[in-house]
Amino acid sequence: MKKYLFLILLLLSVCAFADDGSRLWLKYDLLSDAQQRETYTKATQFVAANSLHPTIKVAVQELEMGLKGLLGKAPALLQTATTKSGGIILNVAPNSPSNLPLDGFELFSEKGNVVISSKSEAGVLYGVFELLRHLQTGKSLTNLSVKSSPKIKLRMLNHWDNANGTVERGYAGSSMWKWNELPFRIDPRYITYARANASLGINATSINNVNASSRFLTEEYLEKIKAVADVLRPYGIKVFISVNFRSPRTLGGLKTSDPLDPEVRKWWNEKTKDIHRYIPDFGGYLVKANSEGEPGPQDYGRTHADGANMLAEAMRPFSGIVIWRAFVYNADPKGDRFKEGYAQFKPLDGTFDPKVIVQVKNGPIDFMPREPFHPMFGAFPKTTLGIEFQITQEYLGQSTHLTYLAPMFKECLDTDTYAKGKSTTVAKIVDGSAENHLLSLMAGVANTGSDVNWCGHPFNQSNWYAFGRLAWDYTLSSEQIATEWTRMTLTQKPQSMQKITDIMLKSHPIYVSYTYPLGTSHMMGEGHHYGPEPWLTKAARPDWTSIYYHRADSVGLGFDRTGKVSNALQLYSPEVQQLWGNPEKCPLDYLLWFHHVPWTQKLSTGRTLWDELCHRYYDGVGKVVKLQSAWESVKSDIDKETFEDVKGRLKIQEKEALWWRDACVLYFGEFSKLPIPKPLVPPIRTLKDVKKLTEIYHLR
Ligand code: GCW
Repeated sequence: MKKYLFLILLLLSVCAFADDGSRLWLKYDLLSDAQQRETYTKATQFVAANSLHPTIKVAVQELEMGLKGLLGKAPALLQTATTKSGGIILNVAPNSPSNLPLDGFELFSEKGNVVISSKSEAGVLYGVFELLRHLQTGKSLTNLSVKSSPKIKLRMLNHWDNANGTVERGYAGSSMWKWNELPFRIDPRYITYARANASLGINATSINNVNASSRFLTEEYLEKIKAVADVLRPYGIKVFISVNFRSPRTLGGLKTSDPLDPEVRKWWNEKTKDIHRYIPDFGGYLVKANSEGEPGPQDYGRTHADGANMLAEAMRPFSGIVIWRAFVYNADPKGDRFKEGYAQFKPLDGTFDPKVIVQVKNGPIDFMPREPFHPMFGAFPKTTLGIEFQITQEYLGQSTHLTYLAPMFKECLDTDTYAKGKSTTVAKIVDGSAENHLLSLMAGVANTGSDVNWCGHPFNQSNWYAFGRLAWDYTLSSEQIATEWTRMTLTQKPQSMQKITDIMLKSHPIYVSYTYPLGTSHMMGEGHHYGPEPWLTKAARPDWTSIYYHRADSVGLGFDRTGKVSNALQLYSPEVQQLWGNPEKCPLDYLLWFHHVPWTQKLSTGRTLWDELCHRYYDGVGKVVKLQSAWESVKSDIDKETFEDVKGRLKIQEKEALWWRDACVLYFGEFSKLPIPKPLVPPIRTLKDVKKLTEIYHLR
């Protein structure tokens, strides 16, 4: 009997430690270093706050939960200011002379206490999470002196979640919003979601797909959205709704949705008032219009500005804003999709209402694994441009490839547009500083879903984390963010932390190497966007094929955008044109974005284009194998469930990297007519074999 009891106890303890990922980076597990715990405990014996605001209440709750978990001892809660020392003081100081903006906070040591001070309640909450992060990552609390404020005002997630519970481009189960249960049942996960966002400083969320259903504007749904907004409000998060431009017709029974029609304007004014009856601090509208079949002002011969300004007018009595997407392109087989957003919006620069932000994807095509920055950045001085990244990995391995995206986000943000001379980086356009805009926005298409661990691949959580951290402060390094996340999420063991950070930092270049090396793009499987399909010749639109982008022929590979076929390069400032315009000097990572390079052309590596292409594909696969052994080496320091989960996904990644490699080298080999260079070993399967792998997806 005793023997069994022991076994049961052992089993229980194993279960207690099994980590399903549901707590994200807010695990608050007991810190392993007893001495450190003792030091921290001495400094955090109580929490005293000068406010009973709901945001301060959740801040105190968070501290209670966090300290109890990390240190094994909850702090005493004091209602008012105190003369004691050895605790945490939360100080909301709206009239403080400090020059910190509203959301900023200070964290400092004073009279033996840790003080968290901000002009706003949300700022104090952000400071609380900073303090907890200090503890989670083992930083000292002595002589604290942190001043932090967000570089971007609106730090936002865009959910592409539908009313029927599906998620467009979601790879972590179904929608996290349970529309059928709302407003009556509040899923506790909404609170975890709010905490996770607040821990990063994310302060806005648009809850539904930009391919929007009008249903979200019905009274039935407004009641549901109100329930969500009520949960998120204490965490400083404002709710936005993606709207369908045709709503005045579908919901209002009007004959038109023409933005210049007085009845239509009245309808939006009334609807906007209505929304505010449910959600008084409503964030505003997000609109995808005249893009990929969505309705918009152009249906009535009007411009994007006409549409956006109409909604801005409806929003005028309120604090909310209008976010209008610039992701537009017409199906012109002879044109270049690269130039479309720029061309349609350029004449409108200076005509948008001050309440409008134009949201531009990071690159001109569509969230490709590596894209040059969108040429609109730096070319629209009179328009507030927000940036949109895709956190969900539609083109970046979905839920089976380990791909840490901070380096990719940063690569874009750090690129110089030269719009106002040297160092006018994309980040400086986006934060409003280059052109003195008051509003600023960084949006990320969310990767959350109903999966227990929220994001599918355990490492995909790090991309939500990294997005939020960079939206707050884009100067943080990818390495710092990776290390923080790893320590809070996976392990506190220094050696393993180091190895995992290394895996993460290498992962994006590896992914690019076996999918889209040398600046190739858009060669994925049709529709589902999974796996390779470089041979895709026919689709519903010419610019949804692969051949439109890679332009492979007997001469070479790549899209000439230097003026002979498309003059897209001219949309950039002269310095950028110089950087990318000369095929001899263009960085190889961007080469085929701008040049059609002969197969036999020698590159700066000393190899010909064909040889380099093959080497990169093979190298990528080889490095995935190395990722697996690196992961194996941290096994003893990682929760078993998480370890096995990642291990399994890395095996899939290897299989699929090979799939990409074989598909691309075999397919392009038909054009180059050159053999796989030695010592690389040619694929054992044929192009026909690989094509079959994709055809299966199209079988009915
Ligand atoms: O990348 C493409 C996606 C679409 C998406 C669109 C967009 C929401 O394939 O699924 O639609 O971008 O950003 O609007």
